[in-house]
Amino acid sequence: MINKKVESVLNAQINKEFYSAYLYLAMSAFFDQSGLYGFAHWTKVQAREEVEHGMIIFDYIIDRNGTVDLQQINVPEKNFENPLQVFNKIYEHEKSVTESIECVASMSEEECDLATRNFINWYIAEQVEEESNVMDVISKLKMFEDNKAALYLFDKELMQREYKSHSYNK
Ligand code: OFO
Repeated sequence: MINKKVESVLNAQINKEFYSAYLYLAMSAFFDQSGLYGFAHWTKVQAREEVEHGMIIFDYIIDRNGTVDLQQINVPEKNFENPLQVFNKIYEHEKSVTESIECVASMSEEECDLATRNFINWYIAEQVEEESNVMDVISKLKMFEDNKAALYLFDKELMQREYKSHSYNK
Protein backbone atom coordinates (compact mmCIF):
# COMPACT_ATOMS: atom_id res chain seq x y z
CA MET A 1 0.00 0.00 0.00
CA ILE A 2 1.37 3.36 -0.97
CA ASN A 3 1.88 6.15 1.55
CA LYS A 4 -1.07 8.59 1.29
CA LYS A 5 1.02 11.78 1.12
CA VAL A 6 3.16 10.27 -1.62
CA GLU A 7 0.04 9.08 -3.42
CA SER A 8 -1.31 12.62 -3.33
CA VAL A 9 1.79 14.21 -4.91
CA LEU A 10 1.88 11.46 -7.52
CA ASN A 11 -1.74 12.16 -8.44
CA ALA A 12 -0.90 15.86 -8.71
CA GLN A 13 2.01 14.91 -10.96
CA ILE A 14 -0.31 12.96 -13.29
CA ASN A 15 -2.31 16.16 -13.71
CA LYS A 16 0.85 18.17 -14.47
CA GLU A 17 1.98 15.66 -17.09
CA PHE A 18 -1.40 15.79 -18.84
CA TYR A 19 -1.38 19.58 -18.64
CA SER A 20 2.07 19.47 -20.27
CA ALA A 21 0.57 17.41 -23.10
CA TYR A 22 -2.19 20.01 -23.54
CA LEU A 23 0.35 22.83 -23.57
CA TYR A 24 2.51 21.12 -26.20
CA LEU A 25 -0.58 20.42 -28.32
CA ALA A 26 -1.57 24.11 -28.17
CA MET A 27 1.94 24.98 -29.30
CA SER A 28 1.80 22.37 -32.04
CA ALA A 29 -1.43 23.88 -33.37
CA PHE A 30 0.18 27.35 -33.37
CA PHE A 31 3.20 26.08 -35.32
CA ASP A 32 1.00 24.24 -37.77
CA GLN A 33 -0.98 27.41 -38.47
CA SER A 34 2.32 29.27 -38.92
CA GLY A 35 3.49 26.80 -41.58
CA LEU A 36 6.30 25.52 -39.33
CA TYR A 37 5.49 21.86 -39.73
CA GLY A 38 8.72 20.56 -38.20
CA PHE A 39 8.13 22.58 -35.03
CA ALA A 40 4.51 21.38 -35.05
CA HIS A 41 5.72 17.78 -35.32
CA TRP A 42 8.33 18.18 -32.55
CA THR A 43 5.83 19.60 -30.07
CA LYS A 44 3.23 16.98 -30.99
CA VAL A 45 5.72 14.18 -30.34
CA GLN A 46 6.49 15.84 -27.00
CA ALA A 47 2.76 15.91 -26.20
CA ARG A 48 2.62 12.13 -26.75
CA GLU A 49 5.60 11.68 -24.42
CA GLU A 50 3.85 13.77 -21.75
CA VAL A 51 0.73 11.59 -21.95
CA GLU A 52 2.97 8.59 -21.47
CA HIS A 53 4.66 10.21 -18.46
CA GLY A 54 1.22 10.61 -16.90
CA MET A 55 0.23 7.04 -17.77
CA ILE A 56 3.38 5.57 -16.24
CA ILE A 57 2.53 7.24 -12.90
CA PHE A 58 -1.09 6.08 -13.30
CA ASP A 59 0.08 2.46 -13.68
CA TYR A 60 2.52 2.81 -10.82
CA ILE A 61 -0.16 4.03 -8.36
CA ILE A 62 -2.36 1.08 -9.33
CA ASP A 63 0.54 -1.37 -8.96
CA ARG A 64 1.12 -0.04 -5.44
CA ASN A 65 -2.53 -0.68 -4.61
CA GLY A 66 -3.16 3.06 -4.39
CA THR A 67 -6.03 5.25 -5.58
CA VAL A 68 -5.80 7.19 -8.81
CA ASP A 69 -7.46 10.60 -8.37
CA LEU A 70 -7.82 12.37 -11.70
CA GLN A 71 -8.42 16.11 -11.49
CA GLN A 72 -9.49 18.77 -14.00
CA ILE A 73 -6.80 19.74 -16.52
CA ASN A 74 -6.25 23.50 -16.89
CA VAL A 75 -6.74 25.23 -20.23
CA PRO A 76 -3.30 25.77 -21.76
CA GLU A 77 -1.93 29.16 -22.70
CA LYS A 78 -2.52 30.25 -26.30
CA ASN A 79 -0.56 33.50 -26.63
CA PHE A 80 2.22 32.43 -28.92
CA GLU A 81 4.23 34.73 -31.17
CA ASN A 82 7.26 33.01 -32.68
CA PRO A 83 9.46 29.90 -32.17
CA LEU A 84 11.91 31.56 -29.78
CA GLN A 85 9.14 32.93 -27.57
CA VAL A 86 7.44 29.52 -27.53
CA PHE A 87 10.63 27.65 -26.65
CA ASN A 88 11.42 30.12 -23.88
CA LYS A 89 7.98 29.33 -22.49
CA ILE A 90 8.70 25.60 -22.82
CA TYR A 91 11.93 26.04 -20.89
CA GLU A 92 10.17 27.87 -18.06
CA HIS A 93 7.46 25.22 -18.00
CA GLU A 94 9.91 22.32 -17.90
CA LYS A 95 11.85 23.97 -15.06
CA SER A 96 8.62 24.06 -13.04
CA VAL A 97 7.97 20.37 -13.84
CA THR A 98 11.51 19.54 -12.70
CA GLU A 99 10.82 21.26 -9.37
CA SER A 100 7.62 19.32 -9.02
CA ILE A 101 9.35 15.98 -9.71
CA GLU A 102 12.03 16.89 -7.17
CA CYS A 103 9.28 17.52 -4.62
CA VAL A 104 7.92 14.00 -5.27
CA ALA A 105 11.43 12.66 -4.64
CA SER A 106 11.77 14.67 -1.39
CA MET A 107 8.34 13.61 -0.16
CA SER A 108 9.06 9.94 -0.83
CA GLU A 109 12.32 10.24 1.13
CA GLU A 110 10.60 12.00 4.04
CA GLU A 111 7.95 9.27 4.14
CA CYS A 112 10.55 6.47 3.76
CA ASP A 113 8.81 5.28 0.58
CA LEU A 114 11.90 3.96 -1.14
CA ALA A 115 9.98 2.25 -3.93
CA THR A 116 8.63 5.63 -5.09
CA ARG A 117 12.01 7.25 -4.50
CA ASN A 118 13.46 4.65 -6.85
CA PHE A 119 10.56 4.96 -9.33
CA ILE A 120 10.90 8.74 -9.62
CA ASN A 121 14.58 8.57 -10.55
CA TRP A 122 13.67 7.95 -14.17
CA TYR A 123 11.70 11.23 -14.18
CA ILE A 124 14.61 13.14 -12.65
CA ALA A 125 16.87 11.96 -15.48
CA GLU A 126 14.15 12.64 -18.07
CA GLN A 127 13.84 16.26 -16.89
CA VAL A 128 17.60 16.78 -17.31
CA GLU A 129 17.27 15.53 -20.89
CA GLU A 130 14.18 17.62 -21.63
CA GLU A 131 15.66 20.85 -20.31
CA SER A 132 18.84 20.20 -22.27
CA ASN A 133 16.94 19.48 -25.52
CA VAL A 134 14.94 22.68 -25.14
CA MET A 135 18.05 24.75 -24.41
CA ASP A 136 19.61 23.31 -27.54
CA VAL A 137 16.67 24.53 -29.66
CA ILE A 138 16.78 27.95 -27.97
CA SER A 139 20.52 28.35 -28.66
CA LYS A 140 20.00 27.58 -32.34
CA LEU A 141 17.03 29.93 -32.62
CA LYS A 142 19.08 32.72 -31.04
CA MET A 143 21.88 32.04 -33.51
CA PHE A 144 19.53 32.31 -36.51
CA GLU A 145 17.82 35.48 -35.32
CA ASP A 146 15.82 36.65 -38.39
CA ASN A 147 17.47 34.34 -40.92
CA LYS A 148 14.41 32.74 -42.57
CA ALA A 149 16.46 30.27 -44.66
CA ALA A 150 18.12 28.91 -41.50
CA LEU A 151 14.73 28.65 -39.80
CA TYR A 152 13.36 26.76 -42.82
CA LEU A 153 16.20 24.22 -42.64
CA PHE A 154 15.91 23.85 -38.88
CA ASP A 155 12.18 23.26 -39.24
CA LYS A 156 13.00 20.34 -41.56
CA GLU A 157 15.47 18.98 -39.01
CA LEU A 158 12.85 19.03 -36.24
CA MET A 159 10.57 16.97 -38.49
CA GLN A 160 12.98 14.03 -37.97
CA ARG A 161 12.15 13.64 -34.30
CA GLU A 162 10.83 10.16 -33.53
CA TYR A 163 8.49 9.18 -30.74
CA LYS A 164 10.17 6.82 -28.27
CA SER A 165 8.03 4.87 -25.87
CA HIS A 166 9.19 4.44 -22.26
CA SER A 167 6.25 2.45 -20.94
CA TYR A 168 6.52 1.31 -17.33
CA ASN A 169 4.95 -2.12 -17.38
CA LYS A 170 1.89 -2.08 -19.61
FE1 OFO B 1 6.87 15.08 -18.44
O1 OFO B 1 8.34 15.97 -18.97
FE2 OFO B 1 7.93 17.61 -19.79
O2 OFO B 1 6.68 18.25 -18.71
